[in-house]
Amino acid sequence: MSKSFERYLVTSALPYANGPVHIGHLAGVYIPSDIYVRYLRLRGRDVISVCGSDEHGVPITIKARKEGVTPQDVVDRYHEMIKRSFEGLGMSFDIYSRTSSATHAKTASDFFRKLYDDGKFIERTSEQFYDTEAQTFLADRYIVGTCPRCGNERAYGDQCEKCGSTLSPDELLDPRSAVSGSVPEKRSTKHWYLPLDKYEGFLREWILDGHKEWKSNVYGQCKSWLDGGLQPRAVSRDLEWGIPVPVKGAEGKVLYVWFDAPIGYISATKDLTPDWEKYWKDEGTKMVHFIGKDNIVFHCIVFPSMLRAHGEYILPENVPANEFLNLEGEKISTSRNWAVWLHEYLEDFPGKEDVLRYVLCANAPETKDNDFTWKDFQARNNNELVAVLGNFVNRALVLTHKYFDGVVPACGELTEYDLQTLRELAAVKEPLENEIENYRFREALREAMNIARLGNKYLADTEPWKLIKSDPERVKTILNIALQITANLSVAIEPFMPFSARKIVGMLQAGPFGWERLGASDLLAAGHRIGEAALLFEKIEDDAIQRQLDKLAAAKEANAMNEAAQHVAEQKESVSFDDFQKMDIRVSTILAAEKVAKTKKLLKLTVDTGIDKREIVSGIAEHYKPEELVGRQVLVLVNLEPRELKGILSRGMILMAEDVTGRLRLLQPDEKTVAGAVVG
Ligand code: B3M
Ligand code: ZN
Repeated sequence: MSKSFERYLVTSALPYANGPVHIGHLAGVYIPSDIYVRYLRLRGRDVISVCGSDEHGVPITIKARKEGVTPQDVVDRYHEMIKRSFEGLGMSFDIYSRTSSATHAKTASDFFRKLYDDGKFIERTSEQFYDTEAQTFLADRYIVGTCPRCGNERAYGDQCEKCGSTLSPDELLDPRSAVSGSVPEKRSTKHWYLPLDKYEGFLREWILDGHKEWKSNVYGQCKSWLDGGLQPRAVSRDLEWGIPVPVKGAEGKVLYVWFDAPIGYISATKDLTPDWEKYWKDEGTKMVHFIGKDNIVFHCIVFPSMLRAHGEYILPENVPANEFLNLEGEKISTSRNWAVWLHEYLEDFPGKEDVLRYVLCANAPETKDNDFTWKDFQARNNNELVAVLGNFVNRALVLTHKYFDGVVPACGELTEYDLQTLRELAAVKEPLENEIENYRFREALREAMNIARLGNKYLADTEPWKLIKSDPERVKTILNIALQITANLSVAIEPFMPFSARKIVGMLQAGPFGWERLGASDLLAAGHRIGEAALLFEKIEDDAIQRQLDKLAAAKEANAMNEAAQHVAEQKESVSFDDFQKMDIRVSTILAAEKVAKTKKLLKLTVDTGIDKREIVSGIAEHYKPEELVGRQVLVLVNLEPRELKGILSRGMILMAEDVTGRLRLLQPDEKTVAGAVVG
């Protein structure tokens, strides 16, 4: 028997304000959260939804240093951008706050101080890397050196991005400060630790015994953390940017970002309502945290231990974390610009906010990582939203205008098929509610869309367009039912596609109808005049998708160039001018090109060197198509000793530039040049 609650407190992970938000954030956290909150509001529940920007942490200071601005400049820019993006996509938080706010500074500081005064922390002095030039302790991310596992010379103190190893600064070879470049020295420094090991018993009982209903990916991760044994966790850092540790003698130390950020939910609630304590301290509140899987430990282990240590707060009832969304088969990455940014989506697809909400819900990584492709986005829009939902609503309204001048016709005698259809309509509410209450939003969306499928089938089976001449009374009943189904859709899709729900209400000139009426067959009274019909969705054409794919290709190209620029080949040993003079390099023109049979890399080129026409075998088949080479001018080393390759006598070498990623680029004169011109 599930516990009943008087109110709901829904939190959504606070996005770092060091970059824009992307579709992975939406799919993982914010669309599930918004569906859940909109549904609770529709059911008349007392619910508040809090979110805001997470504005502390090392990545923000790194970005600020890179751009030569202050961390506040960085968070101001991205806080606004993120807030606008969320608003644009219909995220209906009751407050979107920020952790650089004064309320948060006080709330987090007081929270720390209470645990400190109650003796809940342990103090430890440890050896940390200190940059004597910049006169600052170095967070792990600020230490660079050679990865002990793969030799990458640009590994960070906490992670090697090349081989993915998690590192500690002490493991780095030749550690250097990323701030000044100097070799850091070790200095002792004191920090405060939350002894998580002391909360293992409480966490085991609260989660493993008390919340077996949590999603398996969440429950499983909590169990493995607990089975692995919890260690004391530092809750302060030697940094300038953050909330100062409110203890004498703690100058230059701030709260660890993962200590302060979850308290951001509390401070946001304080800024939202004077009744904040009712939501945070009364057992009648159901608190639900919406997060991505990388935040499970902080929301299920660390923050609950903090709340437990504090003693005045309730604990979350559920933490329905989603897995990750990938993009075109690759991990979404802010630093590699491999993402679909919300602010760019809103510019590129104006009026299609619900399309993205729909696709990211239908494809949500609820139990395993999932992949977003632009082709799937186009297909779901064209084959589901346009062809099913949009098509049904449009037919119901257009036919009502066509046959009955836009007035809802009276419902006559019902056939068994009509009754069956109305029974199916009435049967949607319960499973839809059950799926949403259990955070299965993909399934819930399918239930809501079944109403449109039901409507389409009903019209296809009754074919009112064939009866209008012979039996107009029958057509009145059919269209009355079709309009009732349309009105029900405006209720059922609201949590998922609020923009479209509003459009349907506008076209019906009636509603909103209220969740409790979902499934009713009398939402629209006979004689009611509906408004103009307009298309809810438009087909998305290939060229719009191609533009997005081109954008990703450009990002991939930029990444490859960036990667190549990081690792330039060492210079070879010196040669004499005489040695160089021995090489005879000529401008030449490619006359023909073809693949060498049974090889992946080789092309046979027929080349006019100005001296003669000759064949040269070149390993560029994976970089150039034969047809794109004919007519191009290239540089050829003509006096290279001939070699037989795959039965072809290759006389010379085409000069190419190869970067560390293995990309090859042909070299050519910047203007048309006579074949045979000597390169010197
Ligand atoms: N700022 C977001 C992340 O890890 C992190 C969430 C904080 S929620 C209190 O992507
Ligand atoms: Zn490595």
